[in-house]
This record gives sequence, structure tokens and C-alpha cells, in this order.
Amino acid sequence: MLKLTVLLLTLLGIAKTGWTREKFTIQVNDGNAFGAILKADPFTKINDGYYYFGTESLNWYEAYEKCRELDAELVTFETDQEFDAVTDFLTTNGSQQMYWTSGNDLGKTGTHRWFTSGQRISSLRWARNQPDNAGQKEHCIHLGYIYANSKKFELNDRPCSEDGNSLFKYICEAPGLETISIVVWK
Ligand SMILES: [Ca+2]
Ligand SMILES: [Ca+2]
Repeated sequence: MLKLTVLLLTLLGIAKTGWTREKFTIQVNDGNAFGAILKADPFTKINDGYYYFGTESLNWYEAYEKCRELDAELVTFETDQEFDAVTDFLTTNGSQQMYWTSGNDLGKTGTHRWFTSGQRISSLRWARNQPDNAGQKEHCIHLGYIYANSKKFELNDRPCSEDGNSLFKYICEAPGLETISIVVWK
């Protein structure tokens, strides 16, 4: 009787396993988890990010619109390591131009945030004495060789628009990647 009970329970167990298993399991990972070869044109891969270097000289709003046309946004530097990687790329390619980023203090003067994330800018890459909101009209952040004696790319605030001396190139950053895998019982 005991043997029969055990057998029945075992069979029940097997049947239960069979009936309750999920046919599909979906897993989501950050990034390009399996190193798939991606077509990213016109974006350039730098570390884990994809960037587009716009060559027209535009005000901040126009630059943002250009990035949106590419389903991207003006660049946000979540870390100074990202800033260094992108500016190293520019340096390697011989550029010392000015480029808009997504950073601004349009929401509240003096509180600088990355526009794509809303996060406060905590970068250590500001140029000396910047941001200074010169003339009380500098609310958008760009990178470049800010002073005549600058030796590297740094951040500075400039007028977002209505200023002929603040028409800059721009860097768009593509949205992040996610890998979705579906595991199936065959
Ligand atoms: Ca970024
Ligand atoms: Ca400034």
C-alpha cells in the first residue's frame, strides 16, 4: 500500500511538473548581452554608448531637434568616464570644436541638470570658473576648449539661442540597449 502511495505521488509529481512548466521564459538584460553585431550607422560606438557628431553649427534647441530626428537626444554624461571616453575620441580625431550637450538650467537657474534624465550634473569636468551664467543669459551647456589656453575639453554654459557666438556642433546619444532573450522548451 505504501509502495502504491509513493508511486502515485511520484507520478502525480511528474504530471504536475509537466503541467506547470512555463513554455517560454523571457529574460531582459541591460546592454548587448551576447555581443550581437549591430547596424548603428550613423552612430559611432564608444565603449557602451552610441554617438552621432553633428557638424552643423546650431543653437541648443535646433541641435536637440536634430538629435530627435535620429530618435536620439543630445548627449548626457552620466559619468565623467563617459565624458572622458567621448572627448578622447574627439581628440584622437583632431577636433577642438564646441559641441552641445543635453545639460541646462532652464528649469531653475543655477540648478544644472541633464535634460534626458533630469539628474543633477555632478561632473568634475567644468572649465575653470564655470558655470558662470555670464550676463545672466547662459543656460545651456556645451563642451569644448573653453579658454584660449585650454588644453582639453571641458564644460561651460552659454546662451541656448539668440546668440550668434553660441552656434555649436552637437553630440547626439542613441538610447541605451536592452537584450531580450526568450527561452523555450523544445
Ligand atoms: Ca550617456
Ligand atoms: Ca559660461
